[in-house]
Amino acid sequence: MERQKVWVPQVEEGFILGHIVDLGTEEVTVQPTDKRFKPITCPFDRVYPAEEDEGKDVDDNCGLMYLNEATLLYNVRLRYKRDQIYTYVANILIAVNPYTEVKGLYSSAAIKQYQGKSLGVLPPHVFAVADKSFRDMKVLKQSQSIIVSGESGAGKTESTKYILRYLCESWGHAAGPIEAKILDANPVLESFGNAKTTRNNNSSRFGKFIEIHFNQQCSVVGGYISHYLLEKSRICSQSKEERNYHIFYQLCAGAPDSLRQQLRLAGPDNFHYLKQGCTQYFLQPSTVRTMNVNRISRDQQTKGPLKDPLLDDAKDFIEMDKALQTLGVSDRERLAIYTIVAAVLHLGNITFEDNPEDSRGGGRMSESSGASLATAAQLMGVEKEDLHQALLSRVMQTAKGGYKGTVILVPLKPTEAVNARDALAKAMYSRLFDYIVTRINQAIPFQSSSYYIGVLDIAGFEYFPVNSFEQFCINYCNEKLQQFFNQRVLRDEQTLYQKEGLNVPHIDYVDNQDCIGEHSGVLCENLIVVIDNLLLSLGLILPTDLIEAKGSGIIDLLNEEAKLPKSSSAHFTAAVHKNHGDHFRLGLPRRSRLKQHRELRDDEGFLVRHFAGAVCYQTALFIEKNNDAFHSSLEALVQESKNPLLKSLFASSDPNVNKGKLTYISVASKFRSQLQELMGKLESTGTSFIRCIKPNTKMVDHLFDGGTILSQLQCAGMASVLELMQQGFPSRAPFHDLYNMYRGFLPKELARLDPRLFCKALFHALGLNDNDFKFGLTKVFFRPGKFAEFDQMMKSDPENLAMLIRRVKHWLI
Ligand code: AOV
Ligand code: MG
Repeated sequence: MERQKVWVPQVEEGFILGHIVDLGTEEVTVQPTDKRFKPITCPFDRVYPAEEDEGKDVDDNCGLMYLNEATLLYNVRLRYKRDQIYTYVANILIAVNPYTEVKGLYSSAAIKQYQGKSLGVLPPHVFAVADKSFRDMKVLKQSQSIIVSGESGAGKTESTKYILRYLCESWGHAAGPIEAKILDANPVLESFGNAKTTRNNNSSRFGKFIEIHFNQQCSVVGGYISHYLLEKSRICSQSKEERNYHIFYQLCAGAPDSLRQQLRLAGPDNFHYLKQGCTQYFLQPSTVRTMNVNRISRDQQTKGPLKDPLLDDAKDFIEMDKALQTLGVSDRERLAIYTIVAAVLHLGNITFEDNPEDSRGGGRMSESSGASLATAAQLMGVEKEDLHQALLSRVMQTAKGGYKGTVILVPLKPTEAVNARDALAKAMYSRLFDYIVTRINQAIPFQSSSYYIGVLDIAGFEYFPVNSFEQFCINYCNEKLQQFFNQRVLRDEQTLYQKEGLNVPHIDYVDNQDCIGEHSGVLCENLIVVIDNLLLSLGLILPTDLIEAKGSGIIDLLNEEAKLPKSSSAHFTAAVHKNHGDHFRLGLPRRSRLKQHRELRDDEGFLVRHFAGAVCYQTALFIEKNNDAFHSSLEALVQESKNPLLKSLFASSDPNVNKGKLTYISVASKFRSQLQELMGKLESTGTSFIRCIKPNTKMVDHLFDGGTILSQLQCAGMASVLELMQQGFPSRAPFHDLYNMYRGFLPKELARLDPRLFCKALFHALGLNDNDFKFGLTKVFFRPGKFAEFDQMMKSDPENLAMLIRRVKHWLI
């Protein structure tokens, strides 16, 4: 007999095929089939049985005999090679970014094809998931959400766009005005909120939840966009090879001459805020060629090709500007928006230097900055002297015996003035972004909806050599989503078993307490073990508690620290360790397995053991980054602006802000409550999950980097899902579908059978083993791999089928 083939872990490939040559007490040695590899020894539980047929891939991984991360990885690999980028694991869709156009995949014909088809009838597709959500909404009369996750560049935003297009094009009144507005929101959001990074040329630097609203008849009647955490640091500085937000470059490249003159625009390399990531900013020759409408001045043309040939800023500007028009944003409003974008650029060109004449160490503006100051002030609608003063000094009130004393101006050092300038630029741009989203929402109707389908596109779990506040927030969010995912997958699986009357007792998982009651039956016990493991892997106390708990959670400790007269990151870090030193999820920074540039001291950071791995956070800038307020002289300056849009961006409903009292607005607190609201929405809807996978870091097509893909599948929690499925009945087929599949072959007297009865007869005739399947009310459930066997039998030659039908007839009559 041939030896059982197994999958054994290998760093680059993820898993490689081999057979066991030695069994130890805890370890096993495997000889890889590919002789280039030496024998590999690893723990027992890391070796998985392989499927018999090496060339076979399946649409739904649950159709395999062995459900584990190795067979999943291999199935996904086989399919990717065959340009099948989508795979199901039950209802979860795995989408591998092809980094190239897969012919016909998203054509209008494809959209039509998927309409009204149950999941699994056609090959896996985002359209199928979109359609399922739509049908579920219609049938269950319940709003739905689709959670798209994955790391940077995995294809979340593209998938989201396809889903929106599917829902707007196929089910609304074709290309109706509301649908057009929902679709047009995208180019605008991408111009203002996306940027080129080293991981993705069009990276979304904010999260979004887009709701498409439907009426009782399930026609599109409106939409609503919520956004989360725009990355602010990018506005003033970018890492090597990265860019600022697209809009800046688009405006420089695509603005018509008159606008260019009015806003004093020039090539991007004339602006400090645009060229931090590149030594030189280049314009693409094709951009220059296509710009006969918007001629660009000589200094913009000189710099040769833009490094990224995928971006055509001039064309994108025109597209974005058109989209704003479709959204009903008037010429005047658009000018106001572009004016603020340009003001940020000019502001960034103001530089400071030491002032030898100031005995208090204050700085002064560099002489060369006069023109930038004048332009920035003019565009901002403020006096240039006022802007000058607000950037170089801070207003303070002296306290006298408990009373407020005289107001004095404290000069700022050059570095402090730079900070003030950057804070102003960040506040202006991020509030402009908020305004744009609000403006889009105003343009799309929202009232009178009955249900909605929401699509969540938010950055996945991330870690870098150095991780700061931004990673902390995004990983916190992913932790919550993962918790939700686990609960949903478990809950949905159980609800289905219950609804179908499979006689599997309910398993409680609320609060992850040891609350699993007494159950019997093999399936059930297995399920309990798996769920137990799942909960254990989540930790009995969830990491989200560590982060968000009122009072002692990391967020509240951070907020408290900021209120102290002498707050410091070291004191904050110490408080985190003091409060949670014994928490299983928290560790000292040096325990990090990730190589830091420099090992952090205990008071410089902390480590959180997330579901997807341990991440070490450097706390140095946590307090500043968490603060959304900026110093009161700047606040006062913009509030007095004659530029109506700028003034409105800073008009605050909080009276404390106007009085200059509030010096701390916590970003993390705001995010925490936004997330709570989002989770509330997700809880109340039916959910589908799409896990996007980035196949390689080179961003090229047809390159499957097994090792990194495996770790993404693990981060997406797929291993646990497969384990759960392996113990249950992962493949299911509605009686109706089975009946319809074979109906054509049936003689007349059998053609009007009750589908369930027909299936019973069929299974009996096939002589299937009772342990391999279970009959529910509407579906038959199969043990792993058993559906494939069944399918094989059914698809065998017509003679067999005829014999089978004779047997069915015999059994029935
Ligand atoms: P992301 O949203 O997941 O990253 P994107 O959706 O922006 O990633 O995808 C990155 C790039 O991959 C796109 O610009 C396309 O070039 C390509 N791509 C993605 N999906 C497809 C597809 N289905 N077909 C063809 N090309 C595709 V981030 O926002 O950075 O987390 O922050
Ligand atoms: Mg994106």
